[in-house]
Formats: sequence, structure tokens, C-alpha cells
Amino acid sequence: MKIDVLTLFPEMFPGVFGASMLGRAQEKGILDFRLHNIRDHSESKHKNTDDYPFGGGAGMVMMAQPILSCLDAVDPDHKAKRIVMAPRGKTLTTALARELAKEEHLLILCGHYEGIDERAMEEMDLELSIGDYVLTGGELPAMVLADCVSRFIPGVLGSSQSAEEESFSAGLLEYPQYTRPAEYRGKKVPEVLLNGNHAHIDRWRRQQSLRITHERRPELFAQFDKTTLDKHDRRFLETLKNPEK
Ligand code: 4GY
Repeated sequence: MKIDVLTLFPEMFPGVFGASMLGRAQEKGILDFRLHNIRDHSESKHKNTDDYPFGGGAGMVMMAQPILSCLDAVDPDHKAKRIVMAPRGKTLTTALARELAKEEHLLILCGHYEGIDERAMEEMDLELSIGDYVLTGGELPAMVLADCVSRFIPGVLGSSQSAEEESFSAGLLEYPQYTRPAEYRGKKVPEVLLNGNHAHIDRWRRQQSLRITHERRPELFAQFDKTTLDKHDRRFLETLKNPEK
């Protein structure tokens, strides 16, 4: 997958895109990140990229011209899926990231200041939000999106890890994990994980996921597909809802 990023701050990206799984995926040729400085496309004498808002108000607005010229240069035939990161966008979910991972070419526009001239927004395909809070710019959201989508591209994660993804998409939160030593500062790893009975381990993990999801995210729990539960899980759920039993 090719991912073009249009930003005023390209220097924010190499650390995130160059390290760990994303760095490895680029070396393998599975991912191709390209950074484009919007300022390089400004046609004004002082390479301006922002101006005062028509109608007044605080702050500056990103001008349409540098963004539209940058779009023309990077994606002249509008073949890319063009995404702009903004709090007013559709919320990013696992399901949406999985869909976007099927695209050959993404282009991500990062806004700054008070926002982007609507005439540039109109050339984009999709507005996406990473959550209900406001950041100083779209760069961190662009990195979040690139990272989240990349996990669904074959070869980016190891095969054992990609299977693991099914747990969140199944709609439950993660169960607790432990590694060596079996006792540390007086705290013991649950016995069930030490004895190698994989049927018991799987059941314990599923029940921990059910418990944590029920406690922390009742709205996720309500949506979760209960037809996948066996009789042990159903009995366990009764004790969650009715602790006296
Ligand atoms: N939240 N999800 C977000 C954000 C910063 C003003 C437009 C978010 O996606 N983007 O907070 N972005 C704003 C800052 C210009 C981008």
C-alpha cells in the first residue's frame, strides 16, 4: 500500500514510520510512506500556507491554494482514497481500518491551526476522527490511522499476531497477560496459566475478557455476539450479573 501524507510538519513522521513494525513493513516493500510538505506548494512570495478567517474570529485557516496544488501534484488523477483527519469526521474503528486496508493507495491530509478552507475539504473523500478531543494538528491522528490500517495488511504483523486481532473484532477487550517469573514481588501468576491445560487456559482467558468487557464497557458487552458462548461461558456470565450465586 502506498500512503501519501500532506502536512506542514513532515519532520514529525520519520520516527513513527521508521521504527518497529511499520519500519519493517517499509523495508519489506509492503508499505510505502511518502511525506509531502504543503508549504513547498505555496505560490505566495513568502510561502504562506494560512490566512485570517473570513467573517472574523480567532486563529488562522489553512489556505486552499497550497493544499489543492499539493493534491494535484501528488494525486493528479484522483486515484487515491483521500482522507482528512478532523474531529468532526467519522470515528475510526477496527471495522473501518479493515476496509481501508483493502485500498491500494491512501492519501492523508493533516490540518493545523483553526482548520482548513472548505474548498480544499471538498476535494477529499472522507473525514475521519480518532476520538472526541481536539489536538493541535492532524499529524498524530494521521500516524494513528496509518498504524491501525497497516495491521490489516498481509505481512505487516506476524501470522500469530494477525490471528490475535480476531479477539477485538469479536467485540471483547483483552484478557490479562503474564510472563516470567511465575512470582514477582509476592504476586503470583494465576495457576491455570502454568499447568499447560490449553482447554482450561482458553476458557479462563475468554472469561477474563467477558468480565473486563462487562465491567468497563457495558455498551460493547451489550453488542457482543453471545451465540459464540458455550455452556461454561453462560454459567460464568450468570455469576457476573448475579455475584451472590
Ligand atoms: N481528534 N481526530 C483530530 C484532531 C486537529 C485543527 C484540523 C481528531 O482526527 N483529527 O483533533 N485534529 C485539528 C486541528 C485543524 C485538525
